[in-house]
Amino acid sequence: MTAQSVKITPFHDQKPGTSGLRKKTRDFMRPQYLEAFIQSIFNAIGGGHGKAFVIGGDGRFFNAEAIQTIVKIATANGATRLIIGQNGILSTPAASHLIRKYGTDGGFILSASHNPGGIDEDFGVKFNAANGGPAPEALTAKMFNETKALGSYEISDQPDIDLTRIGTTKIGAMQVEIVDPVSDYLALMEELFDFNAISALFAGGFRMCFDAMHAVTGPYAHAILEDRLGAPKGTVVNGIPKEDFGKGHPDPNPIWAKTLMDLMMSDNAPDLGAASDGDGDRNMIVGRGAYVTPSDSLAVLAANAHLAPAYTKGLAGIARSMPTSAASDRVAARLGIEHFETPTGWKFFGNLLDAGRVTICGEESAGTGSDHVREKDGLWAVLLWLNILAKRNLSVAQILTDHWATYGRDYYSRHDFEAIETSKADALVAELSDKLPTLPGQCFAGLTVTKADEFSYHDPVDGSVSTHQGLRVYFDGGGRAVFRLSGTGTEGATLRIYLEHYEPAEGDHSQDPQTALAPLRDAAYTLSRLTEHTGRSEPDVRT
Ligand code: G16
Repeated sequence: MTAQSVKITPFHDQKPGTSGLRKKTRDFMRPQYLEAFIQSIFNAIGGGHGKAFVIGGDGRFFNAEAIQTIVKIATANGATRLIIGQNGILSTPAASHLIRKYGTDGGFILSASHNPGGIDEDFGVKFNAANGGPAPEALTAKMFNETKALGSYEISDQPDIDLTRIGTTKIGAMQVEIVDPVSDYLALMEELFDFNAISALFAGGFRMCFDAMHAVTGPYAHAILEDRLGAPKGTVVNGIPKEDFGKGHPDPNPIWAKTLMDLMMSDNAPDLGAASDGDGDRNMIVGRGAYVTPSDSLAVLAANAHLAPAYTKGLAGIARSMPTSAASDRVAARLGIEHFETPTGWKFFGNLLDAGRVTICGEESAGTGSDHVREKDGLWAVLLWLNILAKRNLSVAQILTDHWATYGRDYYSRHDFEAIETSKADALVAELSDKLPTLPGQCFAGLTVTKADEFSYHDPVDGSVSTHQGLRVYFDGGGRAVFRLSGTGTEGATLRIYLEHYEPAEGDHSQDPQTALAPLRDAAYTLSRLTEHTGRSEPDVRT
């Protein structure tokens, strides 16, 4: 086995987005493209000499090939230990846990998350740091600089490793451990939750449908929900990971998990419906006839977390991304704990979690998690819901109604306009950004703007500042519209418009969210000149 240095012309399009580098799979399959990005990561972290890494992915097309390449580059860069999920499989939260549990120097996670998989779909690479969390902005900026100046990469000529067999082997001086992707994660969940109470719930006839969307959480959900907690076989559907996710879009929201939504709105609905995404960090929760928005789910989980063993002592604080509704702020206020508003991207929660300032975090994009790992965690959210349902003996709908009666309801919806020509989306954002100072006092579709600004984040732990994190427009009557461009798409630009309207505890909580938000939608579309810029007037996705 020898290592060689391969000369390379740098690529100039390897800028990590909201969550790692995401591209079309064929881009990653181009000669030297993956190699260049991986070498740039090694350069950005000061080399691989003597270091240990976790490697795994969501099983999408090109997962196994990418892992073999990373192993060869890691060998040539002097890594001494690799921990790899069997068959290349690790959910993102499970990878985060392994990094923390085994004290590695970081991990490579192969996933484009909720984006479809396949040779003509998407692929991605994320690097998580030694705390188990996504590389912070300073590190991703360093990686990008490395990609632009890269002259060569190091690679070993060893044969491919056998990803199927659990056990430890050696490649030269490097130890390679192939591990069961589920067992360490299951043990962690057993520490956090009251598994006896959840088992008793299932034994008492509680019915659930968990849609793994042909993605990575299938093996985890089968092992935890059915084998360990005793949910009947068949509780987990679409539970075998497929490299093209069954040609579906593994994004757990009412549009892409429509079959589950239809079931939950039917007469035959089970007590709980849940789904997770490509790499297992997102979740959707839906009760019988009651969809729970991710923002509400965060608030309900925070308000009831004390019912689970891990959180009986209470929460240090709660953090949410800026576009997420203020529902969790109200819970924090009542609990008398800190709450934080961060930019979109789980990486921004890392410092707050590491500093012990927050225990629970969440985002409108179907992500919730806690300080048990440094990623959002789909199955964790499902298990915390189950733990709460087991303890409160109420239905999901009753828990929601009760929550709103206590805190009021934040009607919420995100409208996505996908694959817009990038120049048109940029023009909309630039124009809106320029006119922000002139908006207060102006009326659009009957609503008057009270305040408008661009969100910047000052990290209270390390003092770093992140600018250009979304445009916010507040209206008379308490409504808010946020505009930002997605950092995870791979085709053109995706414009996200986030709408939120607060109805106090004594108000009407029974409206359909799209109806309740219609005036705000009209004002947001009008003031941004959405149709003039993009030709669109109907979103592709409403969450
Ligand atoms: C990623 C990030 C999340 C973010 C989401 C959407 O999730 O980890 O923090 O909220 O993308 O980001 P954007 O609005 O920029 O598309 P995931 O599940 O894709 O890794």
